[in-house]
Amino acid sequence: MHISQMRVRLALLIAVMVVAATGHAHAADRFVSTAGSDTANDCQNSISPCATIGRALTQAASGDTVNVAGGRYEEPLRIVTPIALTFLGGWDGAFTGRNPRGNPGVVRAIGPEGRRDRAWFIRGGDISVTIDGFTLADGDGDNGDYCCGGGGLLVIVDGGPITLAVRDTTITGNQATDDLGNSGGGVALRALGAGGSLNAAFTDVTFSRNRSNNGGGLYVDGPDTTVSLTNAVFTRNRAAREGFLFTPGAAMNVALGATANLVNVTMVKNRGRVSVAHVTHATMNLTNTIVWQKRGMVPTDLFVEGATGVPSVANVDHSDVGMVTTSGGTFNDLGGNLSVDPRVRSDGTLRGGLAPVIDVGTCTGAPTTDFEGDARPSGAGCDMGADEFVP
Ligand SMILES: [Ca+2]
Ligand SMILES: [Ca+2]
Repeated sequence: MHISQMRVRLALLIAVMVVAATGHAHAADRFVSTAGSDTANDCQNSISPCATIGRALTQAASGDTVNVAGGRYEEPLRIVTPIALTFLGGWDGAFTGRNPRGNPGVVRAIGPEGRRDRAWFIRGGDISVTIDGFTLADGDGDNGDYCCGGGGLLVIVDGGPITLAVRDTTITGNQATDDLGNSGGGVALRALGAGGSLNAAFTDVTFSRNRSNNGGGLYVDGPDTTVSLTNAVFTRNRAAREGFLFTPGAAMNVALGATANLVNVTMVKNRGRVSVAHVTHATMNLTNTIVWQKRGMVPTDLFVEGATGVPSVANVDHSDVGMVTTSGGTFNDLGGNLSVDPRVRSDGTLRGGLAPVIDVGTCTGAPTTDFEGDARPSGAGCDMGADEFVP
C-alpha cells in the first residue's frame, strides 16, 4: 500500500473512532408516561416508556432530555449530583406533539408511606436543570430530610454553580409553614454560604395558592443568587404563621444579598400581614411589573427593608406599584411608574381595554410574547404585567 493511501485510511479510521466515541456519549431522549412500565426499562423507547420520572432520573446521563407525557406523577424528585438535564412535560401519549400549558406533567410529591414532601429538590453544584411544561403541586417544604422550605421546589447551591430554567410551569398549592426558617411556600432558592452561584430563570410561570411564613410564593437568598422572573404571575399566595405578626412577602421575598430581576410580572390577590413583595438586604429590579393589593388583605405592596449591613434597593421602572414602604432601604423611581388599580383578574389577565396599565409600559427589554403567547407589543405600546392585552 502506498504511504499516502495508508495515511488516508488511518485518518478515516480515526474519524470513525471519534464518531463512535462521541456517538456513545450523545445525549439521549428518555420517555415517561403514566401508561408505561419501569421494569428493566432504560426509558429510551417512546413506544414503551417508563412509568415514573424517578426511574428516568436513575437511567439518565448528563445532557439527556426526559420527555414526560401529560398526567399525574406522585413522586418527589431529587437531583443531588452534578448533571445537566432537561425535563419536557406536556407530551401526548405517543410523544408526537406537546401542549405544555394544556396537558402538563403534574408532579405531586407524595413520598414513602404517603407522606407529603417537596415536589422537586436540587442541591449541590455543577448542576443544570430545565423544567418545562409541568405543574408542581401540593408539596410540603417542612417534611423531608432537609431544612429550608420550598414546597414545590427547593434549590440549595452548595459548592458549585447551579443553573435552573423553569418555563411554562405552574407552582400551586405548596406550603412551608411549620418551622420559622422554612421560607418560600412555592419555591425557595438558597445559598447557604458554602460557595457556588445560583442562576435561576422563570419564564411564563404562575405561582398560585402557595403559603409560607416568609415569601408565600417565592423566597430567594444569598449574595451569589440571581433570579430572573419574566411573564410570571403571583396570585393568591399567602405569608402567614399563627401567632406571628412579621411574615413578609405574601408573593415573594428576596433576601440576604440576592438579586431579583422582574420583567412583566404581575402580583395580585396575595395575602399577608406585612407586604406583597419584600426586599431584605437585597436588590429587586422591577420593569413593567404590577405589585398591587387592596388594603386590608396586606398592609403594603413593596417593602424595602435593611438599615444596616447589605443595603436594600428597589429599582422600579415603568411599573404599577401600590403602596411603598422603606425602612432603611432605597426606592429608586426610574420613571414611567404608576400607582393605580391595574384592573387585573386573579389569573393575571387584564380586565378589558380600559385597564390603565395598557400601552404604558416600556418595550425596552420586554419579552416579545406575553404569558399566553400573545405578541408584545399589541396595540400602541407594551403593557405592564404578564398579560399583553389583545382586544
Ligand atoms: Ca399593548
Ligand atoms: Ca394576552
